[in-house]
Amino acid sequence: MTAVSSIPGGMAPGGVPRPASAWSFGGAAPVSDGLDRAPAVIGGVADLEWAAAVDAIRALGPDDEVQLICHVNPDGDALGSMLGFALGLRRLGLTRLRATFPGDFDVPEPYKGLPGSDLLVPEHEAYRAPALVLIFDVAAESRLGALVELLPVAPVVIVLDHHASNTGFGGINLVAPRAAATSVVAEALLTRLGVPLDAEIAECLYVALSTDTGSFKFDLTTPEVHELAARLIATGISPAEISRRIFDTRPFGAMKLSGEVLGRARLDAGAAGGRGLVWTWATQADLERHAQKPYVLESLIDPVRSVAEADVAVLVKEMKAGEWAVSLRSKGAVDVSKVAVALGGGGHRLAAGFTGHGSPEEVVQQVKDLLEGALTQ
Ligand SMILES: [Mn+2]
Repeated sequence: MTAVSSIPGGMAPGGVPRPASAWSFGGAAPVSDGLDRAPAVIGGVADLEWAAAVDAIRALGPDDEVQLICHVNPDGDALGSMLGFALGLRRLGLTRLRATFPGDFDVPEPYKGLPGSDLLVPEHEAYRAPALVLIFDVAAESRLGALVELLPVAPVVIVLDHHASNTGFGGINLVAPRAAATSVVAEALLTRLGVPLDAEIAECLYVALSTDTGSFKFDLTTPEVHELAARLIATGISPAEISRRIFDTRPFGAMKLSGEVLGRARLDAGAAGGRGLVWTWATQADLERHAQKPYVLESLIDPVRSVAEADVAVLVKEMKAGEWAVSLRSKGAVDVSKVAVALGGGGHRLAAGFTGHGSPEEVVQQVKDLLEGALTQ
């Protein structure tokens, strides 16, 4: 068994803080999970970057302020990897932890009960001058909103991410483009920090892993992904209960809304060089009519991309008048991240997004034009 409990420092018995000079690591001594976890080998991250991240976190005192941030309109991977890692830091004895994301402080319903949610604060309550900023699932500074102002202020900024389009905007960049989720990177760093998995951390990381892999269906669902899932499930969490809550529960209004949005889908079998494109759109008025919040639209790309006659699926969601969040998916024939990057967004080869302007038809025409260009070059 790993001698995790021998890590020195932290709180003395009775909760009396040890002198700062003696504090090196570890709160109440973590209990080993019984798994001798060797740090996962994750492509794309240099040993020096891992070492720099571990050193930066170990150098913190228990009272140092740590600000965790994930991307605007957070999804399961953003929130799950951020909160799971935050709980790991708490296990290490760090007491000043806040987690946030830019924009409205509106956590999607399926993620509201995640362990560590007590650490979530609205962006205006973020620490002003934290000793460390940790950023999760963010490919570019543009996804940080006003929180980008913390970057020059913090002495250390560590980015954990898996987007191939990541711009390397952190001081320390743990960016693994072949990782299925940011939670894979988060777990690897927790392992290097000697933090054992427990059920709370595992629930967060499992939600992150299962959402970003589409319930272990997508391209990057490797043996390592299933091995990580096994380690998480071994803590006692219930995949069935979590999946029911995250994937298989929605309000009646959301179901009616999805019926309308799917009912207006259009298929252009000749688009993308004959590979086909299917698309649909949802407006703010649609949401209001069914009293739903924008997050209910996130999963609607899945039925759209199931269409057999199209390699490319596009979901155009109105954010505000004339501004659209555009989700792109490919079955494999087309690299949609190139289209997204060309239009100011980012993402992965088979799943990407950008912010569009104009009418839905105009936004989709831009996508079609770029696809033709890419395919005829
Ligand atoms: Mn992700």
